[in-house]
Amino acid sequence: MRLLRWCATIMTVGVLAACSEDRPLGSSDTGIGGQDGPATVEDTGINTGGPDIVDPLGDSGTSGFDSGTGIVDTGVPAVVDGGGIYDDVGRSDVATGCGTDAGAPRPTGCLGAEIMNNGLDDNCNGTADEGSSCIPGSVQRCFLGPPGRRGVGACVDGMQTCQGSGEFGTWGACMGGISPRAEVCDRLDNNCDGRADEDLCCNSTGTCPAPGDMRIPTGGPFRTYTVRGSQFVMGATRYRWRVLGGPCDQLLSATSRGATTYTLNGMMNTTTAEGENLQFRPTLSGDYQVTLTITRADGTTLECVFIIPIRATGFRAELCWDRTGMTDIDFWVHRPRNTAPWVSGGTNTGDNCAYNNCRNSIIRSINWGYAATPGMDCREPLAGGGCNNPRLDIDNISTVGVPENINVDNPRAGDDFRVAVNYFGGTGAVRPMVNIYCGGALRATYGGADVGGMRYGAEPVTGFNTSGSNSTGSLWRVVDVVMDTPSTCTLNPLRPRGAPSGYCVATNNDRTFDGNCSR
Ligand SMILES: [Ca+2]
Ligand SMILES: [Ca+2]
Ligand SMILES: [Ca+2]
Ligand SMILES: [Ca+2]
Repeated sequence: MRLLRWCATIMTVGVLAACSEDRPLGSSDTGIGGQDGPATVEDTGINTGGPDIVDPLGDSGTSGFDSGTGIVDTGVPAVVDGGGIYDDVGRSDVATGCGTDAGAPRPTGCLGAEIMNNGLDDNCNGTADEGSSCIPGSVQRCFLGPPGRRGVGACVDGMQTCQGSGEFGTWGACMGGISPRAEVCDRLDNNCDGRADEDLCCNSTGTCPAPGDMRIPTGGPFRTYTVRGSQFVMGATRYRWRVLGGPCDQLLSATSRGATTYTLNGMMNTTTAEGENLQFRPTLSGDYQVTLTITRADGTTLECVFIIPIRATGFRAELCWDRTGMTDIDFWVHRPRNTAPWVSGGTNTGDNCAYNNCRNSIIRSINWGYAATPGMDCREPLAGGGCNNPRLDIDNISTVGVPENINVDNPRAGDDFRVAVNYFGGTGAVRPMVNIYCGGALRATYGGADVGGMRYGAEPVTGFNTSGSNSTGSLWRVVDVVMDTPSTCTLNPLRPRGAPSGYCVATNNDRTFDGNCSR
């Protein structure tokens, strides 16, 4: 539900920013959703107080993105002058004498203290939600910029993952969004102050896309997504593209010799491409940050930074790990409303969607009663062009840098999917990462790896070190994903029985539904 509201908000702002750079003072106050008073109040920098200041999206914990702890209301901290660490962010200082009055900038909304678990850097010290406690592995939307600029102009939320090995953790860095940048002449509000190209120029020869821009529609995994550079600047001499993916892309890039899970203009394992058009083919859901550098005929350049949203419908789980190419790790998803064992007689049962029974058109012997999905959203479509549910898109045995994904495009409210990771073949410790999406939104990241001093994902899994086909060896029962609606979910991570925290990893021949785990 909240995703829709968020998109609608972004779209409203985007259209405003893209179409009405000459709008009168204060007209941008509509559409952002309640954090502002009347334009005259806002423009004097006085916020009217109340919790809606700090929660412009209006999400008080019922949404799919929150950690469930909601906002801790400790009273509303005082509004402070200036933008703290963001004081100089995006200030435009090149006046070209266009003669238009761009009006006053939107207030920063910086407060005297941090407000917990709202994804905002309320006190403008450069960190969102420092001091908040959260459930390790959970993911929330966040914005690294003055709170009053969230969702304005070019600005887009990123994601932060709750880090920690105990019962409660703290929020990691806010990654992947678009923060305020210096204003440039492109008909877009780059510094997210409510004014596009203020004091800069009259007629831009290029237009960068804002969130919700019709030129950047929502895409899906395994669908080729085309972006035409000439939509942004006509007659340019050079278009350079750079694409950055989500948690699995970052882990694979760090550990699998620069592997990427997507292709650019048909090329694997590259994050850059040249040419007027970009053909982008993702395999994973999530937000992809694109930087497009355009060189005009006169030698000047324009850089556009925007997000391509790739949204898988329903329930989707992704698995990647730090040693792809040398180890064979399998992804398992258990049939909902059913607690039969995962494996019987050495074979994954029909209650366990796995490599041997769940690939879409190659091997398909599993039927949980879901209708096939129309369209071309799968890697291996059925004869009629649709996708089976559930389905495993890829079974990675030995290919470097390839994730596994299991999908149910059309789950029912109340369905509970248990996700597990099995160490099938190979030797040595492996650090898997599991990402859970509901309705296209990343909801949690479990596991991860520390590489070169950097943390990728959440707390790494330990003790996942012994292979044993289906029946023995290490098995990580990860999480129960309960669908509240067909596109939103509640996550219940699995713990060692009786423990308040930690991953439930066991190396034995127990292939019952629960093993020694509880939630
Ligand atoms: Ca802060
Ligand atoms: Ca905060
Ligand atoms: Ca601006
Ligand atoms: Ca601009």
